[in-house]
Parts: sequence; structure tokens; C-alpha cells
Amino acid sequence: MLTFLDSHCECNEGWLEPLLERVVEDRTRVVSPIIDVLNMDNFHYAGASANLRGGFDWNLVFKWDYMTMAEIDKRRSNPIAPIRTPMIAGGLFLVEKKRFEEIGKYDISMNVWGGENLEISFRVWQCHGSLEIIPCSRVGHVFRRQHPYTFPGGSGMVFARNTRRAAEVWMDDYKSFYFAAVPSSKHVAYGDIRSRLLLREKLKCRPFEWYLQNVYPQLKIPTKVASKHGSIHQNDQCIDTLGHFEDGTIGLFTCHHSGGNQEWELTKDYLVKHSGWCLTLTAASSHYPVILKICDSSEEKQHWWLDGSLLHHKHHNFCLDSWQHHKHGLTVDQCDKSSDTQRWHFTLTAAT
Ligand SMILES: [Mn+2]
Repeated sequence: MLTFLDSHCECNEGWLEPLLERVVEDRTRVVSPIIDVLNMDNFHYAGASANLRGGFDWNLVFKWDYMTMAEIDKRRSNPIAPIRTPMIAGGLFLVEKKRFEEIGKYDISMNVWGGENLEISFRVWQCHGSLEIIPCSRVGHVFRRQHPYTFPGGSGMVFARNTRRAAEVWMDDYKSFYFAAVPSSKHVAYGDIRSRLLLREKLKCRPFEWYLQNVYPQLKIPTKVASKHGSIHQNDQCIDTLGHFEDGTIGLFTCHHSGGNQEWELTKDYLVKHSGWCLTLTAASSHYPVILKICDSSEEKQHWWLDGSLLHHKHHNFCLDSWQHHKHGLTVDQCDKSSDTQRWHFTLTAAT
């Protein structure tokens, strides 16, 4: 077993056994004690709340989340039950040594401090394990006000680089919410991540969307979506430019999942975009084709929104329809939620 503890920790009585027990029962678990507080001026030991979980906002900075009253009530009958946590603090945990090696240890291209807790948390969950806080195990920790050492290039830069590496490897298209929350992160050089992407592929790790839905449903997904890249399809048929450009129609073609003519971007200003061309309404009238035109976000004919499964024109009650795609390409028709030929699914492009 490997136990990681920051140097500025003090273990309480019987801290180790409850951690070992959970990992012996299931070696895919990575477990953390409750982290009590050592006063940084006098090392006075104070117990921390047992009603906390590790989490983060879209800035990807670790924070403690309070459980809801309902969750706290539920725990009263069994206060020693392990607490599933979306994130661990990073400096205090126990993992089976062989398991730690299997799932890729640490990202050794991260520097000094920061971001590694995010990375290991995403990795453990997405690669078929789990993270728990074990209330029967308590370890005190000095929460410092500042780092007692310096960072090459400044702590902000190092933290941003490490965090960006974690986001690039594990968050798929959801990383765009991080870029929106921390715009400077977009310009941070993050080095080579190929070996980490290979690791993710080798371990057949789950998409970030799975993590959000199953591990951290409390994290609110911003409604104002930045832009999303991916394919738009009906069953196995994807919207395809068929190699057409300006003024060309678009059609359906069997999905090949490799982007190209089937790669579309839904932008926050309502464009449905392929390279520099956008889906454009030719007339607000049934059965008229939709064509490709140079994108112009001020052009109302190019404004669409994803209304459930409908690809709905923003200013008219017309929706993208495939009923006569063999003859005329994709057209518009009166929106009808029950129509199979108006039902579209958007699949985000994988990060690989
Ligand atoms: Mn620490």
C-alpha cells in the first residue's frame, strides 16, 4: 500500500486501519482521511466537519462542498459510512501500490504543485475506480497561507500549466467551460500530453460526461454554452457537407466518426458551422433547402438552436428535416417534435 501525506501532517489515533480496510475490500478504491486542521501558528489540533466532500468550480480550483441537509440527515443513522467524493485534496490518500502503477501514477510532466489532485481524481473515477473520504480516519494538516518555496516562472503560471494538462487529457469538450472561466488558460503552453492520452485509451477510461453525470451531478454546467464541436446525426447517418462549399446543399452520409465533412460546431452566437461555412436558410418556407454560406453571425438566416432534438431556426418555426435528403439535400419544415426526420443527436468530438 502507498500512503501519501504532506510533510505538514499529524496522524490521529487509529487513522490507518479504516483506510486499509476499504482498499483491501476493493483495490480500485483510493481513499482519504478526514483532514483535520492544525493551527499554523501553534499546531493546535481542531477537528474538521465530517459533512464535506471535495469538489471544484469551472475554474478548476479545489474547494470543499457541504453536503445537503438531506444527505446529512441520511448519514446520521450511519456516520461512519464512507463518503464518495468527486475530488480528493491531493496531499493525503492511500492507494494500493500496484493499482497506483496500473492507472498511471502521477503525470510526471506536471511541475512543483497544483493540478495533480484534479488529475488523479478525474483519472481514478474515469478509469473505473472510486474516491472516498473515510470518516473513521483522521489526519491533521497545516493549511498554509503561502508556499514556503518559490516556483520557476511564478506559482500562477505553474498552476495554470498543470491544470491545463489535466483539462486537456481528461475533460473532453467540457474543457471549454474552464477556458471560459479562466480565459488566460487558453494561452498556457502545456507541453506534450500524448503519453497521458495513450494511457487514457489503454485503460479504456470513461468520458468526462460520465464523470459529471455519475460522480459530480452537483456541478452546474453553464447554460451559455461556449462552442461545441461534434457530429449531428440521425441513427447512423451524419450531417455531411458531401464536399460542397459556398451555396451547396448538405446531406446525410453514414457516420465515420473522424470529423472531416461531418464535423460541425455549434457556436454561442447560434451558428452551425463547418470550417468557414454555416448552415443558412434559403427561405422560411417548407421544403426549401438549407445551404452553406460564408459564416456571418449577424445574418439571421444562419441562426439555429438545439431545441431538445430539434435543430430549430432561431427566428422562424422551421426545423432541419431529412425527409427528402436523397433528392434535395436537407431542407426545413414546420417543427414537429414527433417527426423522425427532424430528430437529431449531437455527439461531442472525443478529446483524442
Ligand atoms: Mn498541504
